[in-house]
Amino acid sequence: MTVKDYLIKKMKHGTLHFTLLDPDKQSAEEAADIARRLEDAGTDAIMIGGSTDVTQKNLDATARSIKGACSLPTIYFPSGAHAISGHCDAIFFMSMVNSKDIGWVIGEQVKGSLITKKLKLEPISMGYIIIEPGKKVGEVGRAEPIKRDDLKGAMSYALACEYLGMSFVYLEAGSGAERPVPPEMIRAVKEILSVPLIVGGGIRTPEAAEAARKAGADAIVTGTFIERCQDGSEIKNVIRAAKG
Ligand code: 1GP
Repeated sequence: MTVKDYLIKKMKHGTLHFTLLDPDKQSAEEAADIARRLEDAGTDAIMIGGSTDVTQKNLDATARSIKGACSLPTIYFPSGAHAISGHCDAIFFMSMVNSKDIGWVIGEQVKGSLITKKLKLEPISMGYIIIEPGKKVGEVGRAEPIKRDDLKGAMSYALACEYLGMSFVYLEAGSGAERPVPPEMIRAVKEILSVPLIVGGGIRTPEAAEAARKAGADAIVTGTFIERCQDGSEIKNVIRAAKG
């Protein structure tokens, strides 16, 4: 079964939790340790990526090490075509649809398509929408972040992604965002969307994870919180709240 089919099948039974690990933030061995612990804690997939400082070397090492340590699907969450690893199971083949820079909308994807094919990576198409504050990824990607109260803006972008044939839509507040994507925005987008909705950025408490799930997120991503949190029971609580 493809990673995409596996995820969609699992989403039919409830919200999933994805762990995001940045290859630049810890050694490959540490990343593998975290992935192993998170698998035990109930996370459903490991996303590998970061906005800056992802190199072919740290990406390959991290992906290989995680793959050897756990049985979860590993999905590359790219920051460009400069590094793409065949050690992941799949790649979010994504377009930052509200970037002002065509390079982030289609340019990097053109550079990376033949490499993805050659590496036999499963591409999972995804519309990536930056919501205020957007943080580093919004800055690097030259996004025009959607305002937190602009529900219509978020709905329009999300539906355009679906109509363009993208398999998933991701509402991204930015890694380390002070406030995550508002639940009312998640709810409004979910109501009009037929493809799965992923939500991330700034989710670090069980309350925030629960609010995103109840608003209709099909998958909730946490990155920073997992990197910083040493307390296994706190991590379990966030995963539990995300999955319900
Ligand atoms: C970033 O949405 C993800 O792309 C995760 O954000 O690091 O704030 O959990 P955090």
